[in-house]
Amino acid sequence: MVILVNRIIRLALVFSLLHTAESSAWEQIRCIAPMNKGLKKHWKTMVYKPVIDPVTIPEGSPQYFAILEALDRMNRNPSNFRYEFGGMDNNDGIAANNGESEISMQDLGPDFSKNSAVESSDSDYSPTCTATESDIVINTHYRMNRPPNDSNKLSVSKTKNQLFAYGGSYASLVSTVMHELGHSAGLHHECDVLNLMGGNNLLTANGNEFEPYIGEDAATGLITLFGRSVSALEDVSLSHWRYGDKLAAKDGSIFSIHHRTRVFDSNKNELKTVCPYINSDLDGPPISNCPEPVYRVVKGQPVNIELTYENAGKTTPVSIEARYYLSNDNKIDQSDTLIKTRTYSIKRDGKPSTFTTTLIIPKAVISSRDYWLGCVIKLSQKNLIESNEADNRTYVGIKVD
Ligand SMILES: [Ca+2]
Ligand SMILES: [Ca+2]
Ligand SMILES: [Ca+2]
Ligand SMILES: [Ca+2]
Ligand SMILES: [Zn+2]
Repeated sequence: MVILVNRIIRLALVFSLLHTAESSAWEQIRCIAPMNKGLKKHWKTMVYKPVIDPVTIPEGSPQYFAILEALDRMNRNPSNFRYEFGGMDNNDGIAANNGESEISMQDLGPDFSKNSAVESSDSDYSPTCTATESDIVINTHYRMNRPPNDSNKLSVSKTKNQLFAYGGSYASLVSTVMHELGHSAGLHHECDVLNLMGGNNLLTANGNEFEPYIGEDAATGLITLFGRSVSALEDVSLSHWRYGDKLAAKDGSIFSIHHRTRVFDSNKNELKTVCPYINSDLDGPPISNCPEPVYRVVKGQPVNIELTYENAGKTTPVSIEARYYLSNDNKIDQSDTLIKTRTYSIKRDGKPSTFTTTLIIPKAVISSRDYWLGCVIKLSQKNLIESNEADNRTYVGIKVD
């Protein structure tokens, strides 16, 4: 088992050290052995069908269901590449390059305490960089510095405030596995746009719940690599996250870091926040005081709300209707006060659309009270069907002076 783990780690490190950024959006993994150096990882068949290790991930466990959820969410991608569950492994052991794609949980040790999971593929041993196998190891030694100290920081919780991104102490296991499943298909780390293959979980949120999603960039990459599926559905999404920065990982690869979207005044200056919000640092202390930005506004003020609109579906461009609301809570729905309706055309081009919309703070709001601005999007064309509408709504906090 130790030898196996060392081999996987070496592969992960070698990959990371030699890959370089090549473009402004999704990137494809390249092989690095002397016999296949520079060739792009590609699959013989367009299906990834892993088995789950029953020893470390028992059937029916929360981790088992999280992996099934990740496979299901990735399988909604609009390309011909399919993600299917291959059942439980038959106890013939878990190993790289053994002819079986396997998902397991292992303690990768202190050197990998900042890595939530690793993926390795037999494409590395192929003269043509052809993949027939991809193993995913979920690390039980993921120990970012937030308390509780020296505990694993991957969570199956469905509650938003458990997550790093919302002041908590954990990464979403579902989103983490989705990222590895992106590697399985051949997608490499991407540092130029908001995307699944970056350094943060890719999430939308409404109320106290969150939705892991594949996003426009990874969906665009899969279509380019595997073609668009004739049976694909649409999926637009709305998020209060945007592309923020690049982060060089210890192993040499570069991630994108995601920041919250903002609210500006009519001169495009970012409004002041009620408390000093800082972008979530996974290695920093937990954030109890100001886990999310809350912007100070006045009655009747024109403000510009920034949000990210993505198209990860079959059709491009798609027309969407965006309905903007004022809400008494952080859950945006049709019962809230509608303050504006706009129509946009959203392209699926690997560059998520982050832009602002002018809203007027209603004069009827009550001073010193917390409110939320929010938006719900839906496809304008009634004949187009979405694979997921739970990722179509989100909020931004405001307080009226
Ligand atoms: Ca096996
Ligand atoms: Ca294997
Ligand atoms: Ca509401
Ligand atoms: Ca959607
Ligand atoms: Zn990765």
